[in-house]
Amino acid sequence: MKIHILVSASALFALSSSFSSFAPPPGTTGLTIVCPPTAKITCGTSTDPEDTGTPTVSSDCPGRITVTYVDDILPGSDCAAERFDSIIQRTWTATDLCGNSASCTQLIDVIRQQWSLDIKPTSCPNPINVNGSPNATVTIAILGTATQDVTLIDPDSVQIWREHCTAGPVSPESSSLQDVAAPVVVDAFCACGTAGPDGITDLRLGFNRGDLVQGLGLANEPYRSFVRLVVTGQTIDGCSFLATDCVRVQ
Ligand SMILES: [Ca+2]
Repeated sequence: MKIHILVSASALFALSSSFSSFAPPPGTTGLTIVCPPTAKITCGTSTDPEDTGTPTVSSDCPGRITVTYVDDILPGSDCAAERFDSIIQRTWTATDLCGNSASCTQLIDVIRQQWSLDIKPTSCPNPINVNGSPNATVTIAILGTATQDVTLIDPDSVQIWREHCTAGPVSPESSSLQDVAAPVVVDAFCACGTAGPDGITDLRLGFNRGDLVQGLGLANEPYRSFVRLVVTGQTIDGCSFLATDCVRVQ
């Protein structure tokens, strides 16, 4: 927990005292503070009040109002495969020169980073043979982009789940940095592509097919049905992320 001292605002004594000719002497009616609305940010982006909002304060006490805030981090979803990561509970406190103090609480929802995933790079529609040799390797790549550098991912943190954590996790057996594919830009359900290397390094992960089929319950799915999978992990600067793509069970 850290206390931040943010702003000093001048109290609008002249304005508040003009409301009524029977206004009490300055400094006796207290101080008001109205918090900014709930903000929503992606992990790793600015939590600065300039970006997430500042409270509105007023007092009938002349002089400066000091505004500070304290952050508490509350957990979000227990499931790593959900986007909801955590909540910053920001308690704002205003204090005027007459000794009045007032507080309010703002919430800042933090969502996990979204990265690009390609199950079976250059293959489409990502078939998984649930009756094949369990010792085959299924390649799954987290794709780098102009703004997302896969060397910032901690490879040991990477796992794969069914959506909403209904099955999994399964961990990869290997990982390496290699340019294997380009992200698919189409934003449709289970969209996939066959585009190869694009000059941007990817994180290539090798999963044991038997582990995937058993650990994610894929053999229970209808023949040729599509199942969306979610890869989760941590960046080296402490943010969690997720990335999704689909397999076709056959
Ligand atoms: Ca690439």
